[in-house]
Amino acid sequence: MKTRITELLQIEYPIIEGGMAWVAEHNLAGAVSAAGGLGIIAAGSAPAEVIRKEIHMTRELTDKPFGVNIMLLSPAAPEVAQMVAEEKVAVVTTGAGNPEGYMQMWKAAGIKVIPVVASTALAKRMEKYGADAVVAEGCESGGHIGEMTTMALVPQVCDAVSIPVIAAGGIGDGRGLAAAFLLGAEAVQIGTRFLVADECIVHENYKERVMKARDIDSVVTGRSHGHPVRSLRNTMTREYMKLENEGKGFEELEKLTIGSLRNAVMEGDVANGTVMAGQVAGLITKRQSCAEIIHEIMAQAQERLAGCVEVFR
Ligand code: TUI
Repeated sequence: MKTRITELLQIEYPIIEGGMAWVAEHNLAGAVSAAGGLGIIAAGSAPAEVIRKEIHMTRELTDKPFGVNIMLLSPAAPEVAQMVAEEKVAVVTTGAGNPEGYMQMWKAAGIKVIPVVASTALAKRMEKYGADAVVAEGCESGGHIGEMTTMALVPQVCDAVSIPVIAAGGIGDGRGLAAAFLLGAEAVQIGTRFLVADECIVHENYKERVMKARDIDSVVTGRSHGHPVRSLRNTMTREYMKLENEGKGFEELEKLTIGSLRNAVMEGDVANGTVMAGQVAGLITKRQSCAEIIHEIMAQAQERLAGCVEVFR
């Protein structure tokens, strides 16, 4: 299968791993890339030297291209941005901010730059500053989100820019991939489905919580202070929402979430930790390898798209 994204990134399938902080490390990134997608190492809030080691360990696992996601709210973002240029990683994706200050340095290092955007305004700006593609991420995603849904955002971003668009948010199977292509996307970014992959290092409790989730089990906290985050409902989100409804300020709310993603991912504290996951968690019921996930998504998309051709003949 060929799209401008598979050509640009030199990958077999138009599937890119989401840049999930604490989760998207070398084992998962290496497995996604080895299976023909684009694996991603998420820098999250880690220092540059930790991520440099992750890059080296991923290179041990696969010769295929992979990328690094830089979370721009992190205090370490400037040093990580510099380090990925030194390491000449194939691809950089960014999240939770505007990366234009780094674009020239990354382009000079020959890196393919793919910012995640949640609006057409930022997509246009990124194109102007030399982005190779954008990820248009709807608010069905887990973690830090924007306002627009994937269904409404993707076609508007496709109309706003000439560079290829990757759809993200609410895509967990081949039906989602087929739908994204009909909206004009040329690849998809998938996070939540890879949480339960065999090669994913998240704690068993986290995987079980995702597989147990129903459609309405994800909630958004933090809207009141402008940093909305989607995660699975638990003791922490209930307490957070109670305090948010009482009008508590950012500092007080933040106390509930310091270290909470790490506690959920690494220690398996799915009651008091932050169990970031997208709205597709309700679709996810089984453990598979990354290769099985990717092959199943591709086969299902092909089947659905062939069905569409029949219906519209
Ligand atoms: O970045 C993400 N998802 C994330 S980052 C993250 S780590 C974190 N943990 C706790 C609190 C906050 C962050 C967990 N999940 N997705 C990409 C994304 N970027 N979604 C939305 C945006 C975005 C939003 C506004 C990008 C740019 C933007 O505006 C920038 C500007 O200057 O216009």
